Amino acid sequence: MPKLKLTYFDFHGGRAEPARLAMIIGGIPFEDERISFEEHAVALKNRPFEAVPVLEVDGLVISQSNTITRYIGKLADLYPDDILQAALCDEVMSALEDITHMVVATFPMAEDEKKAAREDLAAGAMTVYLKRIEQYLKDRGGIYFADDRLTVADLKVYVWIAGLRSGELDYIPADIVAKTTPLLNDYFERIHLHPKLTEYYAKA
Ligand SMILES: N[C@@H](CCC(=O)N[C@@H](CS)C(=O)NCC(=O)O)C(=O)O
Repeated sequence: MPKLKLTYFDFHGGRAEPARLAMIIGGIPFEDERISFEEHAVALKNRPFEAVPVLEVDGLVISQSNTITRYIGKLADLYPDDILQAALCDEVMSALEDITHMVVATFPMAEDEKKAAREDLAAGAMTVYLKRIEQYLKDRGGIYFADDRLTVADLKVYVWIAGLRSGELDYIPADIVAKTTPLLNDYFERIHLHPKLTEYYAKA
């Protein structure tokens, strides 16, 4: 097993959490480097694309959260071998990266602008993405998104829904998932009961 060090901000969620969870579930040892926003500002010029997360693999730095998550998914046996199932897994992960990018773009906005942008998102793109993701879940048997088993696509959806339900995104209602896509909400609650996730969040 290579020596792994994952660097990201110190909170549950965001772009590194699916990879963290994959390592926890897969029992893969890693250094979980949590940085402050101040440390990020100092170090960012030395990072590929001036962003986190980054994963060091035996000292080699890899960026891009979905790439990192897929790589860890392969190490942890949480990524399909079958190329079509892998495409279904990737499709969900890419879609969530798109909607994440739209939300993150609102962070630096002034309050009025942020309120308008997030209300538009909630009524528009967020609803479209939630419904499509829920439809994929139904189309693929209602339990998992690919390969008829837990994959990193499930972990990415789980982290996304946890963020939406947390109520921490002002102007995006915390009950948007429950109201718009109840099956996806039930799915979240089922994944949340995974014993490794329960154990991890009880400790962390
Ligand atoms: N496409 C990249 C985006 C990475 C990204 O934008 N990360 C944010 C934090 S979630 C960041 O470091 N932004 C630069 C900054 O905050 O200075 C990925 O998926 O990893």
